[in-house]
Amino acid sequence: MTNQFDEYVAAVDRTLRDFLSRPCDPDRVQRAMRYAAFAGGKRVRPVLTLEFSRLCGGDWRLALPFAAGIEMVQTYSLIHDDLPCMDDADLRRGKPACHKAFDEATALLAGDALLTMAFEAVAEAKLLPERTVKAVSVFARAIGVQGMIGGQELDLAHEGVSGLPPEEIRKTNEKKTAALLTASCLLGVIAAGGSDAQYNAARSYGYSLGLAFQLVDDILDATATAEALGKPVGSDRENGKSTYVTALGIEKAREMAAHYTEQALEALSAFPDSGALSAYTRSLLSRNK
Ligand code: GRG
Repeated sequence: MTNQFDEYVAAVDRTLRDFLSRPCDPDRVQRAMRYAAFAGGKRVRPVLTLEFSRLCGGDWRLALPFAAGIEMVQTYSLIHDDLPCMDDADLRRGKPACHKAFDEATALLAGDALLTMAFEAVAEAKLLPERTVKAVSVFARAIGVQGMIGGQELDLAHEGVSGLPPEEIRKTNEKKTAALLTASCLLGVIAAGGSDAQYNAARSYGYSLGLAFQLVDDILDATATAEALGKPVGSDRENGKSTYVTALGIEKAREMAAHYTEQALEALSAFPDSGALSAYTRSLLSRNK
C-alpha cells in the first residue's frame, strides 16, 4: 500500500474512534461496536471512498464521514453474518466473533447501532447538502433489499440447493458484495462533486471489483487456512453454499477473478491519476485474507 493509502486508513480509524467513543451510558453495546470495528478489518471500502474523492478533485478529508459510515455498515454486516441464525461463525478477523466476545443480543444490537450510526456519520459531513442527500440515497439503496440485504436473502435461499446456474450466483454476488463496494466508490465521487462520466466509471469499477472480490473471498474460503484468514474456512461447502468455486471449481474461479479485475482496471482509465488505485486493485486479487 502507498503512504497515501496508509494515511487514509489512519484517518478512517480516527474518525471511527471519534464516533464510537461518544459518551454513552450504558456502554456495553458501544463496546461491542468498538470491538468489531477495531478487530482488524482491511478498510478496503472506506479507502475506495477517499481515493475516488481525491481522483475527482475533492479534499478527501471532507469525505471521511462518508468513509466511516461505509465501514460501519461493513462491520455491521459481518457481525450479523456471523450470528447463529446466519453463518454461525465463531471467528472473525482472527478474533472471537462479536456474539462470542459479548453475547448474541448485544451483537445484534451492536450491528443495528452501527447501521444507524452510519447515517448519523454521513449526515454530519461538511459538504453541500445536495451531495449529502444524494449520498444517503445511494448508500441506503445499496445496502437494503435491492442490494446487500437482498444478496444475503438470496444466499440463504440458495443454501443446500445444488446445480445453481452461474447466472444466479452472479446475481447474488452483485447484491451481496458488489453493491456496497460500488456505493463506497460512488460516495467518494459524490463527496467531490464528480462529473457524470466519473460517476459512471466509478460504478463500473465498483461492480467489477465487487465480483472479483467475492470470487477471491470464495477461493480463500476453499484454499486458505483458518489461521491465515482469521475466520473459519470451508464454511461454504459445509453450509451448502453455492459459489463459483463450488459450482465451477477453483481454476475457473481464479480465471474469472482475474477477468473482473482487468475490467475494473479498464474502468480506471477514466481517471488519469489512478496508478496507485490500479496497484491496490491488483493487490486485492492476490490477497491472502
Ligand atoms: C445484514 C445479516 C446481514 C448480512 C449482510 C454482505 C452480508 C450480508 C454479509 C457479509 C458476509 C459476506 C461474506 C459478505 C460478502 C462480502 C465480503 C467478501 C465481506 C468480507 O469483506 P472484507 O474481506 O472483510 O473486506 P474485512 O474484515 O477486511 O472488512
